[in-house]
Amino acid sequence: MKIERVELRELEVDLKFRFETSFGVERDLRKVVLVLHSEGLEGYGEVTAGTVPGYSYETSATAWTALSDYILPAVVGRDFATPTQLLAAVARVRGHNMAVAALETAFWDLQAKAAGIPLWQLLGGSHTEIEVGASLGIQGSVAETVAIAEKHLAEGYRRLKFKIKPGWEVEPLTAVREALPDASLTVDANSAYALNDIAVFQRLDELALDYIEQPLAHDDLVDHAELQSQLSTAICLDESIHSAADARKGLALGSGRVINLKLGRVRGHLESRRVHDVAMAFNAPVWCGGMLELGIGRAHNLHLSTLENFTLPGDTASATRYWGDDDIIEQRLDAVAGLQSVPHDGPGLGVTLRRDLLERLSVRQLTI
Ligand code: OSB
Ligand code: MG
Repeated sequence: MKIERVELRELEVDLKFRFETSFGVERDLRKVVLVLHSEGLEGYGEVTAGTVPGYSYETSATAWTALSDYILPAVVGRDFATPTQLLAAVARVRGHNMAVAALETAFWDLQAKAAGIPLWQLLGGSHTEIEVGASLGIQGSVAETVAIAEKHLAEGYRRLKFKIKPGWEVEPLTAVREALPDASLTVDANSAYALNDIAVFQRLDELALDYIEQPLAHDDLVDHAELQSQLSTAICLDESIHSAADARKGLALGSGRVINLKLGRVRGHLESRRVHDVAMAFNAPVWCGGMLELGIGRAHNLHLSTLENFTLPGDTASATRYWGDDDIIEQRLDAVAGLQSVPHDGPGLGVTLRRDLLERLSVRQLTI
């Protein structure tokens, strides 16, 4: 398909809640979305980068520059038969996976629309309903942590994940476990600890957590392997996995036993499929991570989550948890009793853009 034109927009949106993690607080967000035009069809992609470089070096601003200066000029006006060909055209862009993924995922949407089939089918998925959990930011007190946990469990979320940071983990999680003895609970450190914090993880190891997400440095598979060897709770890798090669190294070393798969972090659907397959070969389950996405990104996540080795609840919670009137699609992607259905209003991504809202939220706009 020939990419005739690309529309790039940066949007200003307000998260409904203050989201605190070990790397900072997020609330007023910048989001970059793009629309590919080809043969009368539109393909939608969303940059999942944060507004600040806390989780990753990429931000909405770096993605804007990477897309407008390097990535889009390499593909506009050219014809691509497959995502592999498209990725080859931008192979010289090292890193900037979240920027590339916005393009790559939009191209998959285009191809599914051209074929007249839903995206999940083109991706080779099989699940029809997606189990979801909720990722809960650091709260002001232990009592508030227990209260927000109970609220989300009552809403039907199948797994609760708590953000932790040094000094904020054993006490709140012990209290939540006491209040909710049978709930599926996890923690996410976003790389805030080092191997000499082992005592903290030994305490968490007694709380029957499903897994401990990215406890150590974003680029340290060796220390994760050492920590994993000393814990019975599984480690789940997030920040450390940028490719199927990383997944192979991490699983072969025993750095973790579960992978949080994020489209943006690994460059799109094609590499996600490869990470998924590598994990399956190691008998390691994957689940779909979240990056506080708007409707385009959430829809891509749900289609991805239909692949067979997505066997743990994802972070693709209800859109209504995050957004008031700021979501940019017509469909409300909300879970019912902890289950999301896969968007299906038409072929491809199965969602429609709220063009008027897009116009109102745009702070930058470019057509190439
Ligand atoms: O580490 O999984 C993470 C949000 C932004 C950056 C990193 C992470 C997260 C979340 C929230 O945990 C997931 C979501 O609810 O979208
Ligand atoms: Mg994480």
